[in-house]
Amino acid sequence: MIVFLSICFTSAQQCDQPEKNARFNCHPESSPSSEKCLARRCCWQPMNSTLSDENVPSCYYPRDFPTYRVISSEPTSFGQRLIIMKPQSTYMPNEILNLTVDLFYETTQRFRLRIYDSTNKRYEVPLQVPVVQTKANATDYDVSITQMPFAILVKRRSTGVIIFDSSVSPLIYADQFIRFSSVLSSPYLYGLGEHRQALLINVTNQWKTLPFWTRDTPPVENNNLYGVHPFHINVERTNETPVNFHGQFLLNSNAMDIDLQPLPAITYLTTGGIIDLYLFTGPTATDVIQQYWDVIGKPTLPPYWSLGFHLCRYDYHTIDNLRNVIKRMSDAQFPYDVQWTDIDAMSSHLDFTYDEVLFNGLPDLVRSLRSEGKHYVNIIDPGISSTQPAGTYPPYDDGLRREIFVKKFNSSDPIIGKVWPGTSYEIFTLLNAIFKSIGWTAFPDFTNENSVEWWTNIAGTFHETIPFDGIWLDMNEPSNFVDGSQQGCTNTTLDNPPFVPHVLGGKLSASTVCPSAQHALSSHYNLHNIALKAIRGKRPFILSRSSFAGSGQYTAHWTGDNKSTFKDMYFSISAILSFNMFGLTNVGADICGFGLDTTEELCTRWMQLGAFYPFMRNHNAGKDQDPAVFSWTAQQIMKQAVLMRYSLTPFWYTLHYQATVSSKTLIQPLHFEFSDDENTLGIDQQFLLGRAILVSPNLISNTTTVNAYFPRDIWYQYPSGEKVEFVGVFANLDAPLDKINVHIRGGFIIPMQIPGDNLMLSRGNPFILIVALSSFKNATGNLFWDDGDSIETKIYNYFEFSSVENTLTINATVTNYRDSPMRLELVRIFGVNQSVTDVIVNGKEHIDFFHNISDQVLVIYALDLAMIEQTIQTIRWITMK
Ligand SMILES: *[C@@H]1O[C@H](CO)[C@@H](O)[C@H](O)[C@H]1NC(C)=O
Ligand SMILES: *[C@@H]1O[C@H](CO)[C@@H](O)[C@H](O)[C@H]1NC(C)=O
Ligand SMILES: *[C@@H]1O[C@H](CO)[C@@H](O)[C@H](O)[C@H]1NC(C)=O
Ligand SMILES: *[C@@H]1O[C@H](CO)[C@@H](O)[C@H](O)[C@H]1NC(C)=O
Ligand SMILES: *[C@@H]1O[C@H](CO)[C@@H](O)[C@H](O)[C@H]1NC(C)=O
Ligand SMILES: *[C@@H]1O[C@H](CO)[C@@H](O)[C@H](O)[C@H]1NC(C)=O
Ligand SMILES: *[C@@H]1O[C@H](CO)[C@@H](O)[C@H](O)[C@H]1NC(C)=O
Ligand SMILES: *[C@@H]1O[C@H](CO)[C@@H](O)[C@H](O)[C@H]1NC(C)=O
Ligand SMILES: *[C@@H]1O[C@H](CO)[C@@H](O)[C@H](O)[C@H]1NC(C)=O
Ligand SMILES: CC(=O)N[C@H]1CO[C@H](CO)[C@@H](O)[C@@H]1O
Repeated sequence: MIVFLSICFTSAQQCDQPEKNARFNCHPESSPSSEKCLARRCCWQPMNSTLSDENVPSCYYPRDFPTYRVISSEPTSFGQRLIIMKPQSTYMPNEILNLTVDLFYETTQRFRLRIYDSTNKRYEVPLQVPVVQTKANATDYDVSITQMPFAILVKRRSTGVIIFDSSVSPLIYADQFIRFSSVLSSPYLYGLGEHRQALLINVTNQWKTLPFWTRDTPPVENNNLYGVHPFHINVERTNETPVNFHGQFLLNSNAMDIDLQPLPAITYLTTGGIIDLYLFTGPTATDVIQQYWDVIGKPTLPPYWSLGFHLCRYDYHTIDNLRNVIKRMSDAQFPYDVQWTDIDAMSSHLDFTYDEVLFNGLPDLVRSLRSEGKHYVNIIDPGISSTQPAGTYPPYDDGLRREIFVKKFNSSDPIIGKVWPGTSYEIFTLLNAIFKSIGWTAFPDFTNENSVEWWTNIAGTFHETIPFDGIWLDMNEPSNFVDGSQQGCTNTTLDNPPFVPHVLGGKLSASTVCPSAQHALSSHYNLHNIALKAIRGKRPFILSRSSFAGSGQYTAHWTGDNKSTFKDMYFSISAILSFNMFGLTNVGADICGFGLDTTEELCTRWMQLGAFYPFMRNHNAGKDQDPAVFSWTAQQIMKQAVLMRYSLTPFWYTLHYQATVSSKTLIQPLHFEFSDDENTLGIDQQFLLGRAILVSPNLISNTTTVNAYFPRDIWYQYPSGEKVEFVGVFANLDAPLDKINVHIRGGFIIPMQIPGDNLMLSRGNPFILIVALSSFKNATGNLFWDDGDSIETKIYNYFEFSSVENTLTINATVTNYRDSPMRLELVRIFGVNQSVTDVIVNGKEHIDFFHNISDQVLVIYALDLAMIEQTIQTIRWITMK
């Protein structure tokens, strides 16, 4: 039997690996065989076929596979520097035998490990990360080194839990292939995007390969998708509480796979760059995220108007249709803020144009929207048409002159691919054959500094024609309708690397440009995953499909071309939760679904859920799905959801501010707030806004209840204020079509505002506070408010609210922004369980209040308090003893 032969070939002892979960795959490429495996001097031992073993590698590293050993070690100002070396190459071409290992003890909670070629400089990601040259004098982690074979072990000092241990498999470091592994502290992870997956990655009995290579493809499980975020949070489960978390980020932009196995362990397999690995010791999940964002940058503060409801559709087709949509939305008195157009409004899909025939009058329409306080966003694809007559299309002519296009390998000519430009909608849909012969495009190279001026010029010129308020960057993976280029790719090792991660299409050029194409900074091979380099401007609104670690500093994100199904709606929750961890906090999915036709039920449910996405846009291709096309009843339900969102925008805006200044996610999983409660580990059908608002959408068709979990705490139903009786259990909540379950957590004060038809019109409306008392009968909250549009956020107002012992204190700590009449009209206090006899506002009796003792809700109305006139204001309620 082959199995026996192979065991004999290598020595039985080296291959002796009783624990199948400890096998590290030595042949991650497809179709391993005994010959190929043994040629690598690895162990070949297929498992007897049972379903549970189907992913256990047959080819795995023997324990004494040749690897590096430490040659020298010296302390440095930042920590420690090792020289490691390996006497002989193994199976990869161009292995690098001499490596330098730098151990940076950057902060108390942040450790950085860099392993690089001792002799030759290699490509590194051009992300600006903190430069730390002095070692932190106290750390939450202990690092130890094994000399031979070289390995690194990192433990949490307080518990001894292992958070990194590379000794489990050999390090291989070749020019186009770097692999290393570490054990995980538990089989429970969050992160590793962009992938369509449940929120919790549970590798108990699971072998998993996740490819990373930005790709334009509808979101399908296990595929590489639009963005690349090699960051995860690992739960450290011990029998003790509190539960700790740590994080890990591989700063590497090359095509890679990340393998997970039930040992539990993680393996990185990347096709280039260097090992630049960060460990963050938390100890809470929130801490880990803050420590991660300290490295990659914090999210940008979006303009206030962009918190509203956005409406878009692929193929409005004519301006009359677009006008009809705007009119029926207005006739339905449906609140919304932003109208978008897709590529069909361009002339022949050319960037920075509009179709002056089919969309004749678009500039005036945009001006009229803006005069009503609405905003307009248009789309830009990165592909710039290269086939327009010379002198007729400045973006190409000017780009060519400035030499800002991505070039062919070993050439000064632009690489030419094919995207939308140059085709008209009719040709695309009706004459696909003709379409295939046109559409050639060049790709601007945003690593070329000249491209900034080029972009600013053409965008500025177009802005004079149509005063757009935001830019939608689609197709920037970059997407290409031909693999590689017009002429295919080269046969260099960049286009044919020795290891290809498990990317969709099986090759790196699939649906994008050739990896060998040249950018100013480096090859596309290295830069593909960061092809997007966004543009800064005046508090910009940019929506980008592609993303890399750090993109949240510039852009919002949506989850791509999903379908109109309940399953897609469910997956949108883990996606927005994960992108919050990745620092792209302003994120949403195409509400009601992008592809396929939606149904009234699905769209109603999705509008309710979408009202709690940070970024709320209804967008699709196919049948109209703007709220106004549905039945009157459905419209009312959707409107109620949007009004709920609009009334909460002061809270949302404050969350955005806190993301920007103090690295807080806008939305988060329950487990991050209730980590000692094991029941919350995998919950991804409910989520929290900030720390205070729990959303439990109904995600199942034709049902009128939702099975929801309430962690042990005080929860009040919103808007009624009724207290939840059952906590620490899953319970069925009433969830008919007209209801989305929203609960407010005791201990929090939520600033709200009376909504209007759009956020510009409602800016001067009165404010409302909801005070949700904790079990200690106290609560806190805050509010950030500025003009919503300036780049600098120096002129603003800031309030701290607190409620203790029956007194709500409003503390106006910053009051620089005076252009807005901020008036507090109404306060609703949840959890007032003693009869209220009097209410005293700023020392004076206030008679306008109502207390419902059975609901335990105290409503104080007709307040009319000028919020910035006095620093401290108080509202006190006297209860019967
Ligand atoms: C497969 O089954 C044979 C016979 O039952 C056994 O001897 C062998 O050890 C098994 N192999 C593995 C990898 O479990
Ligand atoms: C690697 O290091 C060894 C010992 O320091 C040295 O002799 C050798 O020349 C180096 N090899 C390369 C390729 O730099
Ligand atoms: C670390 O060093 C700094 C500067 O010398 C000092 O101010 C600080 O107290 C030290 N911290 C600890 C925990 O020793
Ligand atoms: C993780 O997966 C295992 C095996 O499938 C399962 O028994 C366990 O319940 C899962 N854990 C969670 C928190 O979902
Ligand atoms: C690059 O182009 C030059 C000039 O055409 C040619 O001599 C050279 O062989 C090319 N190099 C590669 C690696 O193709
Ligand atoms: C690339 O193709 C050319 C022509 O087919 C051939 O001569 C050359 O050897 C190939 N180079 C590589 C690296 O495979
Ligand atoms: C929901 O009910 C409607 C009407 O009875 C039916 O047409 C539809 O197929 C049901 N949907 C699902 C997912 O069961
Ligand atoms: C409420 O009071 C308790 C007990 O004093 C305290 O631990 C908690 O931090 C307070 N909560 C708020 C929101 O002020
Ligand atoms: C108001 O806030 C300021 C700044 O945070 C603080 O110093 C002050 O003590 C607060 N006053 C009250 C009454 O809470
Ligand atoms: C229209 C569209 O993009 N549909 C895609 C949605 O995702 C599925 C896989 O889940 C694809 O098969 C569809 O093509």
